Amino acid sequence: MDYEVIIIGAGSMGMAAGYYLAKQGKRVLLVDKYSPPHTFGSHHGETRIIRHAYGEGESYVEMALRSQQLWKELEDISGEDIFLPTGVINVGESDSPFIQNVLKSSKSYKLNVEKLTADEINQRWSGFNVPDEYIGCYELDSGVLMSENCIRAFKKLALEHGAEIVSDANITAISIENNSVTVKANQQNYTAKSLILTAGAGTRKLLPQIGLELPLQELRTTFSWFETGENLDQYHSTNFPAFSFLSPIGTYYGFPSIHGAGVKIGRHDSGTPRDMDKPIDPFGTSDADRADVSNFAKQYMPDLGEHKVGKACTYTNTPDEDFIIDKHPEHDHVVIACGFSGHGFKFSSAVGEILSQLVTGNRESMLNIRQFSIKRLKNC
Ligand code: PYC
Repeated sequence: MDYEVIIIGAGSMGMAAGYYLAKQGKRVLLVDKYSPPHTFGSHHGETRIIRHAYGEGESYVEMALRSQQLWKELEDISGEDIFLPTGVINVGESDSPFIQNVLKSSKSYKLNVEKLTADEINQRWSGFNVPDEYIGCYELDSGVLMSENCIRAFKKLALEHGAEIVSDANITAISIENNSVTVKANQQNYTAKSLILTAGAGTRKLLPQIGLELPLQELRTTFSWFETGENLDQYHSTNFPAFSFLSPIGTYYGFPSIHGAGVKIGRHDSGTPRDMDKPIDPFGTSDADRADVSNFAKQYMPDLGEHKVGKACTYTNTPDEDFIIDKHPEHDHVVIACGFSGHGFKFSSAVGEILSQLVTGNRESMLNIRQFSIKRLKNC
């Protein structure tokens, strides 16, 4: 046997799993279509938000808190800039399920969250223009992850611990035998005792090779940066929080200006189906790419300057937008992690740890992942 574990997909989840396994002395091979960090998947654009009081459901909080601990550990070990403590404000109508979940999470887990009226938000951060009927839940201990640095750090450490990576890999076959797996990439066969399949938006197309079909949908989404002009202080990362903002024109998320980049804003609740066999349509292919986010900025952050630049990226959604992290229903030595539905990056450290625990069988301290089972999707 060449390896103990082969990981298909060396992006956010896969690279983290590679590190946690290699650190335990496991012989690991990561195989990726590209050479992460790169701009073809779902981790580019420099930043991602980490929130703890979780609008998508209280059941995510433990994983968010564990992820935060692991990000701190990664920062200490690697010396890379990983986490920026900007705080995160969740804005929306107080009776929306998202805001209710944030409030419930913060109460159950005694999180450091301030509940603010619209007026208090606008006074504290004059860069917002929040309508009267909204409230904000400001999480003081959350903030921004430097997503590309995270992957770079996991990669460097995984390699130092002996992990191997095949980049630019064309995977032409995956076969699962009773106690082993074989992956054919770039004309070469690699064998291992276990397999982790976590190839982001590339996962659905690989699933038939392991005898599975899952209801995943790849969506093209976009995000943009806006000039701050003479209002830089107002929007600077030392003064302005990251945010999620539920408005009647859509759900948006955003970041303060970091290293002078401008304010980054993206739309979370829309996207167009994309064909993974073709390159993604670049930002600006549709006029709506710019118009939609500019409309949000004009209404809710009117002190922002011009739209500066935008990028396209891919979400891989499940029908309920909860993740899939589970063993293969018929093969105990095959683990699948996918369908992160545009809100997974923040968890990738903890997901990497969970994947390492699933393949090694060392599940004593593993977080509960029942909610992410494949079985739940049977009727979707
Ligand atoms: O989950 O906070 C989030 C997020 C940010 C960008 C997309 N999703």
